[in-house]
Amino acid sequence: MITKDIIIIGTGFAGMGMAMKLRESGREDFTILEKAHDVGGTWRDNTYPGCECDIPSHMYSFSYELNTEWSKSFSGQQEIWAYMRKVADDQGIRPYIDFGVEVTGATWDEDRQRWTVNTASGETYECRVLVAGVGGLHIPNIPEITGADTFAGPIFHSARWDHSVDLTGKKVVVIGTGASAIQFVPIVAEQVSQLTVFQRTPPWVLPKKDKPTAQWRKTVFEKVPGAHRAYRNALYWTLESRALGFNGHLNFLPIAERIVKGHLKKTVPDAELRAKLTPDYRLGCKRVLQSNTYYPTFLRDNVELNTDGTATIVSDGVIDGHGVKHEADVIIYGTGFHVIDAFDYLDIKGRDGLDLAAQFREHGVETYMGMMINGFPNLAFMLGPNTALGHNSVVFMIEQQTKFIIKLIDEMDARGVVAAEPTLDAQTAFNIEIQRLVEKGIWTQGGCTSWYLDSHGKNRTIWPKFTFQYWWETRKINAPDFAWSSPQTSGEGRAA
Ligand code: NA7
Repeated sequence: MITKDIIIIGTGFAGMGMAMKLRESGREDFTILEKAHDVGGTWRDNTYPGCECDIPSHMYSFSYELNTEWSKSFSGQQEIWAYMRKVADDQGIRPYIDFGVEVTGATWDEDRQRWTVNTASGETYECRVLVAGVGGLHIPNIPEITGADTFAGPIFHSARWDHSVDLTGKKVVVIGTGASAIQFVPIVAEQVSQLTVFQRTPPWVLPKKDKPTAQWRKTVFEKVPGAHRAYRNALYWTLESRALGFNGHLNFLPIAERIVKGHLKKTVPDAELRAKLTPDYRLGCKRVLQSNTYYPTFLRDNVELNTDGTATIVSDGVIDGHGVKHEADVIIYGTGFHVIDAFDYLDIKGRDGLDLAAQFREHGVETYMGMMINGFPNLAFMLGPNTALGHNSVVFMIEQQTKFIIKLIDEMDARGVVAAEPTLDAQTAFNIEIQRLVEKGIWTQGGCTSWYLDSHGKNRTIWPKFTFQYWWETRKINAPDFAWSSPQTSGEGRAA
């Protein structure tokens, strides 16, 4: 058993941000457990061709580790991953990471008021505070299609891209048309002899205003005091304004919808094809995508868009819903991730043996500030439920969460308590407000289903307000929202 004061799970932006701020606050007794052999989280794992961010890099980065050198507005996976590795080195956090350690679950010991963290290798860790920076988009969603096990060729998911497979001249089937697929489909189309894209629901795809960063701009960022920060601030407010369209002010949306329809009309003259690519739900209901190359890909002679569904996979192809066979040497799933049910993959037991996944399944995913859960003391999720964004950088949310968690630990120390958990009342009040807002937002009103919604149609993913409101709400610890346990107390002895 390895004992630490604080354990962080994951080395994506969340885990790394947490580690950096812990060090800055003078806390050194922590370890980060990382299942892979390098830092980077989603930016390490998603290596599919064309993978890049859809939030501008000058905003999608740590505010305290600005990078004047981003090569273009929306950087690619390699550049973002290199940035993260450099930050890990510069900030000296690698010595705190146990690589190759996959966390399988954690159990709260009420008597000792500590977490026991279990790992795949059987090694256990023990800590006072557990911070889960596991992210919401890391467990590939593999569709259950009859016959998939009979397919003779390679078959893989976009987040586990098999780079040993040479696609040149092959017949390829892609299933899914989400954020990942629209990035790799245009590149795959150029390599293969035939590409069939199975679309279940057409996405809204805005033109992407991407351009290389001019050298003069990098020089200004470098040399003119405050210029880079001012640019980032301008970006923040520009992105923030997009929340207006999604969170209830739906009359802003037709402007963006007209832009997409104009983009489609300009690039896809064929009315029948255009109709297939046109969404029948409101923009913003699912994540809004951006690409200049996705729609034109369907004009290529070697590319077919299929909207008849995937009925069966056979050894050499996919049979669609109309019984037509589409030959394939390779099948690629661009089918997204387990998001709402991601908790099913971590076995977390709280006070009195409470099972986190079961609790979320039975009562819905409810947390306090998207981070903490009644019944699960000293446990904080980063980018947890209802703190993901469709309109701005999640790194901003992560930074607010790191500050909040450190303030909570400081408060525990100041009070001389060993454990803190949100009260059920505070948690319920937070969720009532969130659900009131998401219900009038585009995610619920927009006429679609998406990975934002749980099985009851409730949005348990997106933060439905401006991000500066999250900063405001998490800027200090509201002591009455917590039950604080002193070393002697346990169970019913907690003080509110
Ligand atoms: P997404 O955006 O969740 O897209 C998944 C796509 O796969 C989407 O088009 C789905 O159609 C489709 N899908 C999912 N399951 C199936 C089955 N069973 N059959 C056919 N099609 C299916 O995932 P991405 O990886 O592209 O992006 C995830 C996020 O990563 C993204 O938003 C960014 O934040 C980064 P549907 O729309 O559900 O009908």
